[in-house]
Amino acid sequence: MKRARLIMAIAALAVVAGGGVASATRDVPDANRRYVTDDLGRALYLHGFNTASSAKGAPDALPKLTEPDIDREYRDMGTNFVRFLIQWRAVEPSPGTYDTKYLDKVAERVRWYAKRGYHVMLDMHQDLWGNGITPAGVAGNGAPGWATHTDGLPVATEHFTWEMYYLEPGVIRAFDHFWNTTGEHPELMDRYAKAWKAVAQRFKDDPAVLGYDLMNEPWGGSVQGATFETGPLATLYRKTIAEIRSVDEDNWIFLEPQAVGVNWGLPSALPYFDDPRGGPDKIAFAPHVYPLPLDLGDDYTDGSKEWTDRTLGWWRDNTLRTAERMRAPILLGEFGLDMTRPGAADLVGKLVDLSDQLGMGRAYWSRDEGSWGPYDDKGEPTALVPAYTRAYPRAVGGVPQALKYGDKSLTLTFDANETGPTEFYLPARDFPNGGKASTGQASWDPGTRVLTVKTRTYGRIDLTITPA
Ligand code: 9MR
Repeated sequence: MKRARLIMAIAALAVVAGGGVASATRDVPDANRRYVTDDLGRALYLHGFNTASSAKGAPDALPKLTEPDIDREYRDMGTNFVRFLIQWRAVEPSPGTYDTKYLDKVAERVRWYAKRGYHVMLDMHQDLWGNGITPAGVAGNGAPGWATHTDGLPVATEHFTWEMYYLEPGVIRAFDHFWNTTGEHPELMDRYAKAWKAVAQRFKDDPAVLGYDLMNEPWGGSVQGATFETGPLATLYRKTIAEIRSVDEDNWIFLEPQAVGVNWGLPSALPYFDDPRGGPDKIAFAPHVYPLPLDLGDDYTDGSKEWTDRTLGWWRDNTLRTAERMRAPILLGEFGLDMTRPGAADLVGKLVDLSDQLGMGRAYWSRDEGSWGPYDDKGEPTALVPAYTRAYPRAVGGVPQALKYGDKSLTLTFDANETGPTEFYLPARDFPNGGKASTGQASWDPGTRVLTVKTRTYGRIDLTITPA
């Protein structure tokens, strides 16, 4: 039964993907050579976590997180990136009033990451609009109560999966008011854009903050698909980009597509967004991936592995197409699954490989305790820790062209520019005594397990790192 349902769903997906299957490879760029860059201009390989779902329902909107937690994460997996969840309800508790104490607490956490060499992306998270969608606040997070208008339409509180709340009339109405599809609340999008301006004002000079993810998993309410992405969503993005750029010309802006469908592999219609900053655009495309067979309850094994790989192929092609249209680097803002399920570690490996191939950063969902995360309810490491630990170039003094892994070695091919040295994180498991570089001048820091390599500053370089 489950299998039949899966095959039907995949067939439907293929049909909706529209001609996409037959013409799948024709207009797909073979790679994306645009990268999110650091303050020096080096290309970044971002490797980290969403931190954390626990922030959603917390009264202070802060994740359950301590400095030792970050130390442990670094020691175990050598991460350099966090998609840090923030909430509109906490930024702007009443219209036009911004909570500086909340932003201070966020800034304190950013400093914890900064001390350890991390890049931070602030993610204005929402699921199901906000917890005002039901009187008892049993579901939803993100938007403040004052921006939640359900017009008394029903929102049932029993669901098979949390995503099904998105179909409830009251939730759809709350989104329709936000996007001003109803014509009754033209002020809400402006408020949202101005809330982002307040955040950018606070973090524009913070060296650890890499950028801003404008909205988690946008949902169009009664306007869906391309009409939504090129209509109200693009309007919101343009307004917000303008507000952010009025105070912050430097940080990156990350744009997500509609989540439903695109998370499975359907194409996004997001257009190119002009970046009004002086200098090259700093706008990235930040989709999520949650393969449909897994959403439907299958594991990454046998037949469903094949189907999952197929959907990942479509996801890859469509992601490359969208990034090309947007002229943007890619960041995989979320992927994740229950690590106790058969094949889970293989899927993590597969997605990390894909992110390496596409030169896209990655943030695993999520850094919460439990079976999805790196540590379970008792604090013991899950299968995610070994699966998510690998040697990688953290920052590259040039434009990466390829990254290949051999048995205990890796080779980075890049077109060097004058931005700065190239850094590799090398885990103890594969590089117990550190690493050596095939070319350039290398220095090893055993404390951070980072190998810094200075190479010539222009031309194509093949740089192979092997155990010392
Ligand atoms: O894993 C999260 C789950 O515990 C929550 O009930 C749910 C609703 O807030 O959100 C889940 O996290 C989702 C994230 O917010 C958005 N992308 C998909 C994540 C996994 O479903």
